[in-house]
Amino acid sequence: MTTAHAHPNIALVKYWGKQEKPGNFPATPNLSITLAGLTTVTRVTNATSDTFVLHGNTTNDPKLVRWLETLRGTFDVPPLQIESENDFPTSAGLASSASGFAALIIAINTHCGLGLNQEMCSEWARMGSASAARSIFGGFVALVPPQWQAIPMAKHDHWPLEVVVAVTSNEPKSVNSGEGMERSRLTSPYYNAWVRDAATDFAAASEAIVGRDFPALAAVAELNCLKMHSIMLTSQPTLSYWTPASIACMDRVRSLREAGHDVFFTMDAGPQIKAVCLPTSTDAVASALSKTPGVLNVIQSSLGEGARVVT
Ligand code: 2P0
Repeated sequence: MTTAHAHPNIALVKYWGKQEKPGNFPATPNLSITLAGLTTVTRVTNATSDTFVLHGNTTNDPKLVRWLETLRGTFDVPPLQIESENDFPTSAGLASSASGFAALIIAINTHCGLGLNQEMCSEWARMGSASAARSIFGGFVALVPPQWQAIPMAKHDHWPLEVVVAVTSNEPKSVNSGEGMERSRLTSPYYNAWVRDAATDFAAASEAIVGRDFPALAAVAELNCLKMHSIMLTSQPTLSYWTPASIACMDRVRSLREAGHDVFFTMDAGPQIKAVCLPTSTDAVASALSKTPGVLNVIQSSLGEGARVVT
């Protein structure tokens, strides 16, 4: 048996849209931070047939089945029992597929002796779920052309940002990300502008991270998030991942910033708000968000390590 741990990551410059070719390549460069406070634990054991057990329940995940088939096209991988648990809501905009595929390839690599280095693990993770490529690494991570293997930009101790996740729903999302981003590519009138501006946002965010310039990172990350949600909202049928509580949390973050706190929000394909802040503002942000109507609970996290085998 081999056990691996991986953490979800939160994109500050988002991936929303794929290239029109096989291999699950993002259409735009994107970058993220890996969160220490949320964890996926995945155990892999030999079995007589493939079985996938999520939170103790046997499930059939077509994406996982296809990915294993592709992996077996290159490597000799025996039938496996894969057991996985997340200590956070699954398929609810908290990047469970990122940590899931990252933990899985890291576990299989060791268990089956595939001999992959981290970059190659990242490439295999990307084929399962593109955001998973980033969770192979800790700290600040970029997923960029031409290889589209994730690249570690800076370790977690380069800039000890903290994240307060305001959980506003534990329900799985109604439209999964892969389907949603394809809908946006095909129907949003603003999709081409989104793709065109991505490299500029990526460069601005990278520069802000290198220079630890919080106001610059806040400006580009918040705007990039709102651009992505504009693409989602203008897809047909619309993709609306916001709830009244998400909007209230965005307003609360803006008020905190006006009051002098170093904080900005970001949101993914789900109603949870992620408030990224400097450690001096974390307690105030967590307290304010936990009192915002509709917030079920808050999770505080520092930046963490990449995916790793633990036994
Ligand atoms: C991101 N998201 O950059 C963006 C922001 C959601 C919103 O990456 O189709 O689950 O499996 O490659 O990786 C979610 O997309 O999609 C995602 P697939 P994935 O974090």
